[in-house]
Amino acid sequence: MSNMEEFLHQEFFEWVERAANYIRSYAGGGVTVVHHNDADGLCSGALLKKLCEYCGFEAELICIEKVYPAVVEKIHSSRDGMIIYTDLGGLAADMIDKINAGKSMVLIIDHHPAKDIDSDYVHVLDPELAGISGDVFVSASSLNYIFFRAVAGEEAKKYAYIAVLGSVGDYHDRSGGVLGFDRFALEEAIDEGQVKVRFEGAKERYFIKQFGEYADVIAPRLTTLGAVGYEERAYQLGIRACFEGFDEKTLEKVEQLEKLKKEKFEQMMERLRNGELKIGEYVQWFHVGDFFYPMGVKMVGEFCQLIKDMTFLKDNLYLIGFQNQPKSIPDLGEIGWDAVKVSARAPTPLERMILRGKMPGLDYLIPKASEAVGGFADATHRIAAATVIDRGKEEEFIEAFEGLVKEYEASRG
Ligand SMILES: [Mn+2]
Repeated sequence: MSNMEEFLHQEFFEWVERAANYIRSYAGGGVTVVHHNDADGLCSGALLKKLCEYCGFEAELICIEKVYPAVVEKIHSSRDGMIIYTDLGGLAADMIDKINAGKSMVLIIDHHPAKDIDSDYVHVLDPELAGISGDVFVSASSLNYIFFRAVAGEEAKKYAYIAVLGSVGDYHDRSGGVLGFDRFALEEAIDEGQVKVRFEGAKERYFIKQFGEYADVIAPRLTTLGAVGYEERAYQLGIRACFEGFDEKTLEKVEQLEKLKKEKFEQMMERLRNGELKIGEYVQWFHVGDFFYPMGVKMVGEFCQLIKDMTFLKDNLYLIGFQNQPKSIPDLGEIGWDAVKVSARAPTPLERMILRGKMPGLDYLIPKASEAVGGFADATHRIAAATVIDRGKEEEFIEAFEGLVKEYEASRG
């Protein structure tokens, strides 16, 4: 290990220790754990639930799809005690701190890019802040596991396999096996006799003994329960499965949700082929309205990804999909908003132009177009992005988007 790496690791562990101290010195009472709804988020929720039990704190789990200000307001106005955000929130620390306004002690345990803040109440634990890639070396589950280990010592080892499930859920095994801190959790799970590594060609697979199945079979089920079954709170079954395995009822639910998704997606494709796809100068777009309900709003992104290279689409136009944001959050009830989720992708030929800098990236277009209609852009990458805008502003958003592309082209002559 180089000195630099050692330095970064040391800094990271100091942060873990500091976060552990916050929870150790918490006088007790309730802890609200706000977690993401994919496999890594569910595993993170499961680990923190156990950690709270270990500390003797009552834990309430709240599963959310994204950290929107309206959602944070609802949580902080209706819950007392410590609040932990996990597998999300890294970039929202400032917003959370403002809304929290010194009311609760808040921990953000995330592995996505983050912004650190100077606050007495909101503390961010994120490897990205110590220069360690959370996309490659640490899933949120592994991070929570390390946190759990720092607080509870050996006791936490019982749950090491849950960190492995979360890492695989976020595809951290994509280079052939998990790395870095994910590997630390894996090795502990192996030492504890929970996981067996099997090789298939150059790829490792992690056999979870307790379930008699591989992590890469279990993790997608968790994501289905959390994302497809979001509105019916199927993530609760997923979190239970992390401890008890998959009973018949849970497996049936997974299957039913997969079927629902397939049917909804096929019907929506049919509708687009039959004229519902709108074509502009630079953008092609559609609105699923409430049609994907009870599936979560992550689905419009998944749908865009699935269809973006299909022949009924124009391969030189950006693709944008809208999905109505339900007015309530399952674990929180009514939210005072009237919002639409926006997902954007690019067909492969356009994607190549973006990556070569010949066309503007979605990481520029989506935040700019959102701003133009007063929206809140969150996850944006060059070739995939998402945002939330007010309902009724869809056309205006498309116009702003078209205008931005036109402007870009003009500026390039
Ligand atoms: Mn994650």
